[in-house]
Amino acid sequence: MNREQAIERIEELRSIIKQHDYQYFVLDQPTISDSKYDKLMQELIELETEFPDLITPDSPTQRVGGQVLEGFAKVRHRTPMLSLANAFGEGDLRDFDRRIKSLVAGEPFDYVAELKIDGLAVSLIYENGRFVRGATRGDGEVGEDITANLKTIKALPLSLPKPLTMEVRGEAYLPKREFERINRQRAEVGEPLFANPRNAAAGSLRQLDPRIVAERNLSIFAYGIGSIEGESAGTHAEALDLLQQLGFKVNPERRVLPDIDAVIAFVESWTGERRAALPYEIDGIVIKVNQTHLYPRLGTTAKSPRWAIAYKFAAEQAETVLREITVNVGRTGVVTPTAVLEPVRLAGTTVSRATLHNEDIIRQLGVMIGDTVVVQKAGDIIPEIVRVVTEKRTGAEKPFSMPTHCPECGAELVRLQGEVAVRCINPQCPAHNREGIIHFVSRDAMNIEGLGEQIVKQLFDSGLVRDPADLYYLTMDDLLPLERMGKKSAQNLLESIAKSKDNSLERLIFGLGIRFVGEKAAKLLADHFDTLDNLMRASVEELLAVPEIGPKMADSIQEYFAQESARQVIEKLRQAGVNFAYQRPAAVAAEDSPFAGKTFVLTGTLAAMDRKEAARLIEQRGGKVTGSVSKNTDYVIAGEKAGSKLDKAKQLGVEVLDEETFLAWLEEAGA
Ligand code: 3BA
Repeated sequence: MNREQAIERIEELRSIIKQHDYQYFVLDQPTISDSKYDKLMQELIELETEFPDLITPDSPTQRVGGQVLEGFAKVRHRTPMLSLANAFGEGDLRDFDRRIKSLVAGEPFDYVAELKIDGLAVSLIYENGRFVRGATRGDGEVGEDITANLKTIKALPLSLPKPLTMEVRGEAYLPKREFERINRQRAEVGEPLFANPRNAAAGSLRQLDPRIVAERNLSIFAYGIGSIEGESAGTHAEALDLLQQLGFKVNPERRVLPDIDAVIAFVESWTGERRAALPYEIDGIVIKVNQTHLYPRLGTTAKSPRWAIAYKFAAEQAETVLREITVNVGRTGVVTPTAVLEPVRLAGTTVSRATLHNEDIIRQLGVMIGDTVVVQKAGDIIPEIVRVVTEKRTGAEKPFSMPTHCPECGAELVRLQGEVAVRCINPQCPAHNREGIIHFVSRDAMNIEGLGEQIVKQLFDSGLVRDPADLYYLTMDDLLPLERMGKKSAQNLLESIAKSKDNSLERLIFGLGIRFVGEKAAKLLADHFDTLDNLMRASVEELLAVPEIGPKMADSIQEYFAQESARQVIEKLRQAGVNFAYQRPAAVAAEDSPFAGKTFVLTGTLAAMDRKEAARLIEQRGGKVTGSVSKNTDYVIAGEKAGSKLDKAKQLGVEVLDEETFLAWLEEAGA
């Protein structure tokens, strides 16, 4: 065969194989025998061996690369991969529906319900119609490049029917059958079993040898478009249809539903038998607003879009004996009782503790020490006690009463009016400080890897670290005497502590543990004030001017920075060289955003949102919002009953946008 003929035959074989992969792995409807398929593949391999320069990265022979990787490179997602807020019952779904209705101001919309596949969220990048990169979700901002492993998934198209540039999001998963097969194999060779298909899928995609991944027979469902050039979908349902047309496997059980009642009926139809009969594991139902133009208006919280929610199926339950109740003092002084249980297997893990939340819950449950109780666990949430099996009482059970004094410092506990929690309000209580440090180093705060609770406790108890700033003064000699601390891990720990000095300001603000200041508020504050010093100097009025910061939070921030002890810690952090500045992420596709670098003034009332929200959305897209119109103003956004600012704009010749145009721009510049 000459080169010309080879080119032609290779094209033909690739297209036939691709079609069969699609039939088998996406549609689940094979149309040729395995042996015929293998023959075609063999022929292609031979031709590519003879003409290696004709090999392309999207050839079906390239699904399994020859090389074992050294590790996975980190990749920053083009737009963050958010997480999903959870709903645990009908009530939560109705709350979700009510909130959406209040935010969309009467505009009609419907919902799309999808099965929530229990796997691993991934991002897939296609450039000019070719699969070029795939990554795990990671922390939502940065994931790991697992391109080679994803290529082994035959349901994943390596090329698209059109030369599109787009990001697809989906869930890689292991079918139940494969999960069971892998665990059987592992049992035979004495390897530890995977607790559930999700862990097995995650473990497989973390393999450095793509040949092993290929043997795992993973599959993938696409459930969203992160971004796309040159095409658009007005609804989520259309986006899913488009993905399907492009050759992705899209779950066929999705439904467009007119209202929340229909959603609830759909959810109920998927519990029990029907769920058990699926060939893959699902852990709930994802509900999304169908009309994508509403997304900018609905916005996001710190971590999840307000236009979607995950309904989680009721938890698995088990019976066990409650041995004792211990009490712990948290970062804010709240004393929480914890049940110590006879260990029991539940939803793939062993449970030996359950939270009892507070005194009222203990009273409501009527639980006594020695009782047989029903525990339940939903997804990755902390196990809890749902009821006492009173029929199993022997009379030997003992009542429990909350301590009147702090178990850590002995101070009298107080129950503040209107709160269910009992607190230790002694500011010198060691528990506050210790738990504050644990919070400071945690993943969502300063994210100091390798510094777990146990190590913090040791450091704290030994007196080496009494506040978060002390961490930055630790030396090798301080660490080596700790339990289970080798030279290597001490070295790593010092490195990750040092690395955290470069974190952007929002992590530090959140890490300080100011009451009511969550992750989202920390980010808004960092973005607004730029430096910690500016934030410390801010007046209540200035704080209230930040969108979404209310009086309760503003007061709490002021109180926090007024404390001498807090100021001392901050000075120590400064001396240690901890970064106090906000590192603004590069504006999302700045060149595409009509807001980037422009100054806006808002006037009048908008129907879709209040002014604070509008300001937030503009700032998110790289724009600036000021209070009064001047020659530096680029645009005035005029709602109903716009007054003097509109006149001023006309006078100065500043361009005026009406609400409709503003909403269209928001949509254009992405969520
Ligand atoms: N839909 C998981 N997130 C999902 C796009 C949003 C979303 C999921 C979903 C945020 C599933 C969180 C990780 C993530 C893309 C962020 C689904 C499933 N939709 N059907 C609304 O089946 N497991 N997971 N993925 N961005």
